[in-house]
Amino acid sequence: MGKTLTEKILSAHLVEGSLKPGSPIGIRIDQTLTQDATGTMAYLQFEAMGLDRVKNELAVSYVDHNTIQVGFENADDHRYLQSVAASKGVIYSRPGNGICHQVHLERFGRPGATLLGSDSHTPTGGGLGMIAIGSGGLDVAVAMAGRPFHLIAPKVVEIRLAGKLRPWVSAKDVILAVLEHFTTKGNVNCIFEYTGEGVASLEVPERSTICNMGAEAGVTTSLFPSDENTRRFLEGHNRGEDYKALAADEDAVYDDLFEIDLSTLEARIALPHSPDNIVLVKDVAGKKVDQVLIGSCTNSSYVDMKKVADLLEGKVVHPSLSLGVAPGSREVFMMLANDGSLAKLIASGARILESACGFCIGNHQSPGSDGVSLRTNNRNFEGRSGTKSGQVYLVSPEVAALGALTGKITDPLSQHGFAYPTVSFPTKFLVDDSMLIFPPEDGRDVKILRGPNIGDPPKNTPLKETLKGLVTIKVGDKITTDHIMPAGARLKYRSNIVEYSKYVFEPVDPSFATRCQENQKKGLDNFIVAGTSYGQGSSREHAAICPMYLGVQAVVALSIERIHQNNLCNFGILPLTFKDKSDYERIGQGDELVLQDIRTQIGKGEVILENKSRGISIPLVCDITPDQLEMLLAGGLLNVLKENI
Ligand code: MIC
Ligand code: SF4
Repeated sequence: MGKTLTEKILSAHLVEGSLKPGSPIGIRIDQTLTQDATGTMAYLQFEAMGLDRVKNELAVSYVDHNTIQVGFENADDHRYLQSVAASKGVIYSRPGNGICHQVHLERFGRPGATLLGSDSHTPTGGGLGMIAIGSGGLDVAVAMAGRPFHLIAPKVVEIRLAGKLRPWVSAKDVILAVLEHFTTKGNVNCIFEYTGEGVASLEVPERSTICNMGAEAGVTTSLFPSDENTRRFLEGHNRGEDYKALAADEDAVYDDLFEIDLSTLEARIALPHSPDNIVLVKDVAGKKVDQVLIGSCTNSSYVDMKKVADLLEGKVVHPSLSLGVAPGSREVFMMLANDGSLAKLIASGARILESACGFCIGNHQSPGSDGVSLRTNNRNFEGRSGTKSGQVYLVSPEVAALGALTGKITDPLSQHGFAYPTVSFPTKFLVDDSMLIFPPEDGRDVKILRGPNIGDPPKNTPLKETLKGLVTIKVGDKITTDHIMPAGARLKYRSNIVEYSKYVFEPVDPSFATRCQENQKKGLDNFIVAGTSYGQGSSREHAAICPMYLGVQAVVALSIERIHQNNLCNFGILPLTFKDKSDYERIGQGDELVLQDIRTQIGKGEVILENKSRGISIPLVCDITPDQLEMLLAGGLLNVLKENI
């Protein structure tokens, strides 16, 4: 029986377990990446492990998320990251060099390799035919220590592409069609593998756009074969030696199949407030737009940006709105500057933004009250833009640029009077590594610089025999990590858990942290009760560390997303799910809960929860791997590692 590409790469990296979907495995990680917002904690944890040097093949630390620098905190973080990188043998990508996923694609990703990144959009690397997975910072720290990454052997879903995209329809529409079909729920422990003759019509950055937003479906990762287009992309970046042809066998067997005919695909749009809330652009055409933002790790390649510049050439953005453009990397920025595109953008009135995450993480460019914001990024969760009433719509760069000109959502396939900007794919890119700082051979003498906002990672204690406390919050479905641990204005506290913890659940219930602390004082444990897909979205482990710091011992949910479940276990919080879905209704905020003899119960996979307030018992499932059991008993992964390193 033939093999999928996923099986080929995973089996070449398998160090523990067998590749049977659903069973726990450990894989060797070749490359790691961190970004500043998750990176400080990852390196603090790496330091806590007591190792002098990273042990994996390549480790890169990017500064791209928090570059706003209001106050001293961000700059201190950058200084810490630069010094710890030099000390531990990590390449440092300076602020200004670009968004981690775009830069990693240009400079380091390679077909057939494994990459673990402390950012949920690490799967962007799948566009190069590699297995690139997002995780919490602690998992990345462990991979940098040369240890395997543990995951559940995934089911492999074939997404077969036929035909070729028409002008005005682009890679973003492909992934929006995938999200429309698969939604953001129920795809945990799957990999999307793209096949079919349509693949050859997509260049590496287009493939990466598609892999990038697989993260929104909650899959472990997505990947494309490595072919002549991959060779061209790598050779164009002076990295021809990294090329290797890779594809699934002809007779590979997949767990599921979804087919897309690229040639008939129509332009799509994700409506507020979820990336799977998808309709055709023509269905909402005419809606007035207040803001357009083009960039982010999803759509900020040279071709994306040049198309926008060409479309705007000689025109001025509509007076009713503001247009911001953020090229994904310094390479893209310089190419746009050199070929005159930047001048076209400036002349059109576009506001040229830094090559960083910026607006995508709500760091700036928040829309006005009830403002309609048309964006090319990947997430439109409520409030993520920094404006709770903001209405964020996700589209392709083509649709965004048309909106910037017309002042309203415009179907690119309708008669709008603008000529399609055909841009040919470059054979040579402007390669310049001067914003990368390579570490010295021996970093022992490098002084690690820590500002006053940088605290030690908090410690946890082993799991108690009995957990007894209150439902401190009960939330509904699709609670994202942006709800649990807001970014934007609060991002500067990423290295300061004591301060950041004050904002847990701020967008949902700002008094949550205070209630937790009151319960802690009374010796009561805190419980979170949630609906489906709890913890979807980002990889930020702060959504587990800060609740841990506030004495949260367990999350009881209808379902929990993969990265968040790992993060909960890494920090000793029990991830429990309802055996019978209707029991979600039999538990309310403020109810008193008890988990007796929990150390023994979790090992059995099923747990009985006593709801004392209602005098009932509720069966829960504790679906964890043997490694996760060990972590939960020890009070988190750091405690396990301390015993073993
Ligand atoms: C995001 O897109 O939500 C982020 C910000 O990139 C996060 C990482 C973080 O919270 O620092 C992610 O996707 O993992
Ligand atoms: Fe940055 Fe946005 Fe991409 Fe996250 S999704 S890595 S915030 S650009």
